[in-house]
Amino acid sequence: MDTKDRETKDRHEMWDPDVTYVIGHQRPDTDAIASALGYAWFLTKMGQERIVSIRAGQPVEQTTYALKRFEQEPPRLMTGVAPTFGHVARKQQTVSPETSLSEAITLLAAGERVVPVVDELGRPYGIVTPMALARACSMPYSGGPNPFTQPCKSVVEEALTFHAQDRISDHRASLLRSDVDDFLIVDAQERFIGVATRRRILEPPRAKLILVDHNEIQQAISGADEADIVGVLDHHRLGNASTALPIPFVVEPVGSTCTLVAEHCRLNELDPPLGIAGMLLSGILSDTLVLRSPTTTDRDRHIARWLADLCCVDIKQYGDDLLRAAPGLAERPADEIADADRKHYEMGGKSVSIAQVEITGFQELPQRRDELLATLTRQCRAEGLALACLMVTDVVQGVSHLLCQGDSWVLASLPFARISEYEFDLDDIVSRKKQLVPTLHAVMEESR
Ligand SMILES: [Mn+2]
Repeated sequence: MDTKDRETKDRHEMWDPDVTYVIGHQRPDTDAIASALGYAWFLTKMGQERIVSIRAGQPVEQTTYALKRFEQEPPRLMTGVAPTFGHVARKQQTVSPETSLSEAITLLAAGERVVPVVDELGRPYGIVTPMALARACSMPYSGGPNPFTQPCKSVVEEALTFHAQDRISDHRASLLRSDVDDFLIVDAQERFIGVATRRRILEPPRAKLILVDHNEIQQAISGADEADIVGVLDHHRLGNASTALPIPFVVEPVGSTCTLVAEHCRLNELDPPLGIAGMLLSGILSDTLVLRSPTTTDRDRHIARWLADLCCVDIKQYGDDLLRAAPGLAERPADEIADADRKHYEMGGKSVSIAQVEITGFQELPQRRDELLATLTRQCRAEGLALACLMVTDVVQGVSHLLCQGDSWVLASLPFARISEYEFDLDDIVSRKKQLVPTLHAVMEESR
């Protein structure tokens, strides 16, 4: 990668304090990506400025299928939203080590706190401070050169530098202890970018986020705890996000976040264009398994019909194509399958993790079963879980199997039809949130 590429990449990855970002959860599913795209479109249409949709991870195959089908670009990837030193760097005129002190004095007289001295490669050499200048000028004049014609390098002082891409919070403790007030910020190639004062570093700008399809900080993009959450649109249970100020916070028990976005559009008499309508429909059909999951509400059905008309597709046919776009069990490593969509819970004082994978037929499960169980055992050991399970859901038939490892008393008390020692038939249970979690909760609480 040449320098130019890296610069472009750096710029792409740095969030902009003037923008409000609409973003779904980490490990985004189709609903997370589509609701971010759709809500950003809606808010922009409603007159809000500088709204940009982003994503916290790679789109899965199913989402990619929908994006291609409706000719949409995915939201831009953002790896983190914590304030970095790049966010507090202020551009400032520099001098070279050979520049005369009189030039540095001019810059200080114009109000700069310090003057950065930078070599011919753009790398920091140090800073000229008013104190160092005062000292140089107060030396008794002994017929030598006029102090103002000396080069800056004669009075330069070493300055602390930070990398633009580094998180400020990682250096906060040492900054609080240090008594230095002015710092230099450099890029990945150690070239000078700007100056930053201690005060500015300790009070950096914060990213503005609107969370869609999640409301818990633990599921949000890295650094969200150092951002301002300015809105939430979601359909999951309440987590523990708290904000300094009141914000628009919408969490409703519908089948998908895209349902809420589409309802906002309809309420405001805004017909989304074909591409946005198609993505919103994809989010609904993905989360509700083509309106078959018990999480589906009449609101989901109504708005899905409206969207299907706008984007001219047949719900059943497109929905099944969409579900079938997910990769099977055969093509993926076991630990990826068992980790891709995994959630952690506290139940009856014990730790439980439940992963879910969607498939279109159980034919590949037998040859992967042992590997998947071994992965669950590793999860239990590594994380001290009482139960680690993987819900394997056939989204076409609308049925699931459950693979489990964990404490033997837990496995013995599971109220499901046993297929083998570590595999259960969940029959028509397809919703982790609405069906499996409450059942497991009851089991764990009872045997507390
Ligand atoms: Mn969702």
